Amino acid sequence: MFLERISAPNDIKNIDKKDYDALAAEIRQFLIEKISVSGGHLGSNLGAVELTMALHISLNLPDDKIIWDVGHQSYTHKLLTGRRDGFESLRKYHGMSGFPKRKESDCDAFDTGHSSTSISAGLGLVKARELVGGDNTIVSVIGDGSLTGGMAYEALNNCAKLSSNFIIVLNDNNMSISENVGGVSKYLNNIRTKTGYINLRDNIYYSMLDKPHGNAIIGAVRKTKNVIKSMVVPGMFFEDMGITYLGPVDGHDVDAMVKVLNEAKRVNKAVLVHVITQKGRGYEPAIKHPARFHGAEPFEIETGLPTRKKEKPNYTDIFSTVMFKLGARNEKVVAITAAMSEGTGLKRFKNVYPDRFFDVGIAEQHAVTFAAGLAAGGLIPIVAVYSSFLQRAYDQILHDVCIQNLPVVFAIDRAGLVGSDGETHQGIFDLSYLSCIPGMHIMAPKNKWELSDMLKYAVDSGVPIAIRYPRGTAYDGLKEHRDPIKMGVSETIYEEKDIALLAVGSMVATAVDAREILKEKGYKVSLVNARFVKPIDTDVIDRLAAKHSLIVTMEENVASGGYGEKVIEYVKEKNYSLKVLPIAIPDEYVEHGSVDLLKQEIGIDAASVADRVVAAIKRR
Ligand SMILES: Cc1ncc(C[n+]2csc(CCOP(=O)(O)OP(=O)(O)O)c2C)c(N)n1
Repeated sequence: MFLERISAPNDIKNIDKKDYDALAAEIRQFLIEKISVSGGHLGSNLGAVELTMALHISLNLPDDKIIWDVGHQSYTHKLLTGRRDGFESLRKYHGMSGFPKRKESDCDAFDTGHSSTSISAGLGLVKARELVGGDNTIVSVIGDGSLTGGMAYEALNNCAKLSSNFIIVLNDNNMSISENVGGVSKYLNNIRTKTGYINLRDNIYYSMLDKPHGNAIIGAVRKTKNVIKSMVVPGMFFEDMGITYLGPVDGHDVDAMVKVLNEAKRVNKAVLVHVITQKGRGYEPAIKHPARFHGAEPFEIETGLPTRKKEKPNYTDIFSTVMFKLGARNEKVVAITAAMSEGTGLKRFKNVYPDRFFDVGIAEQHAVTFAAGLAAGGLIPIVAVYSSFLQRAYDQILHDVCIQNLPVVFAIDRAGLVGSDGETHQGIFDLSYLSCIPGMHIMAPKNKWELSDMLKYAVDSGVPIAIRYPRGTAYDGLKEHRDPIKMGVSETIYEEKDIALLAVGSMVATAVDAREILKEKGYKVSLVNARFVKPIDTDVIDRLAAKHSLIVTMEENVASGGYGEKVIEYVKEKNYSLKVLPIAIPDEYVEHGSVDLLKQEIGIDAASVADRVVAAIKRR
């Protein structure tokens, strides 16, 4: 067992070259076994095994730095830096994160989770090295999917003038979560198919790197006509920008990659090493179903089928069905995703209305302004996006959609706690960051039928409007409560007296349970489904103020800037004597763990809410 011989950074250097393949096979076996139990990012990790080995052989960690773009492919890196035991608690509460974390290991150079940041961060580390002093190697590893994100180009643009070494490894598996899209993907595909793997010794161009006048000769080649140059040098796009291109190299040949990386270290500027890998390598189901095994649920190894059977539809399923119907009903409805057609449930819409479906790549900013353009052109765009990724497009929402009052619908999935992906992926800020934008409207459905009603309402609304709904099984309670949606109007579900629970979206189901507990204790409890977070329903607060002494606001969003604050502000403005207890997420980042456990820890599950309400009443 070679893997057992690796318990600390750089231990891999003691493994004999002839045993690299055996080690890679052991790593794959280990990853498949662990992820089949814990769930996690499998395909990307299986594809990056040899690449990670090569980096760890060529570099000296933790002095040298690797920045993993997105960071979902860093499992082998964790294994090779002494964190094998961590896989027992992978993505569990207080356990090992599924992403690089500086606080977890000094070998994790930079925290990631959202895509296309690695070149900027790496360049920052390079500049810091230049200014502070040092001679370590800095490597950013970015996937071809992540290279569709605009930030990557902003960083590449800045790399051009660099006069010290910075290695960018392009891990090209021709896939994002699903097929990669766009012109750059096509360009890389061309290199992949038309160029053989780099052979440093045979290639005239690269062999010049070794020679005393090599750089001058390379410079001369660069000045030649593009036609000739492109015959000698693949990767002209990067070369022309002033970034040395090395590749393509076989991403499953450790030895070849170590050679190229060692060569890349000698270049006194930014150098891009183009590595070709296969997503899911070594595990048939992951090769066949790349999207499913991108972020996999626990699965049976023999068949690749999920071990937990899904019994009820989740909100994404409901969204998917309603989108299909909306597409049939209204030809102006178009759908946009930033590389998440599976995750957001747009696949069906894509298959049925391919001309009205747009996957723009991992480019949330562009997605939103593109939607604004579509709306200005008379269409009704629905941008389906995860809450945490929409953070990327803040100015576009404000500057391009809301100032012009364009009817863009934001279907915000994974709003609230998402669980095992942790801090970077929790969708707990959208109510705050959206509600301070003038002209924005925000809804949250209490159950699956309301998501459907809200989507239909949004499409007809003619204004910028967001619907936020959580990850996981769609609530199917309160079916009989289906009043038509009206702008800024809440829905009263139970009207009693003393205590009023005002809940937003997913928290309505929690409020139903909390109310049961409180009723058992003898309290009288009203329950209102807020429906709108912007504009808030002030009429209902006026009404509740007459008969209640405590309003409890409930939301799966940070307290700051959320629904509760708005209610508190209104109650103050009106000088009502009632007390408001805001139940929300505190001003902290929420780590990974199961959603149920996180809710208990934060105190927003039904039992905790009931306890907090009782405590608030007793304090009065
Ligand atoms: C801003 C942002 N949008 C969307 C995602 C979701 N996401 C995670 S990985 C991924 C695909 C990345 O593709 P690539 O960089 O090629 O890496 P691979 O998984 O193929 O190894 C996407 C879309 C994200 N992490 N960040």
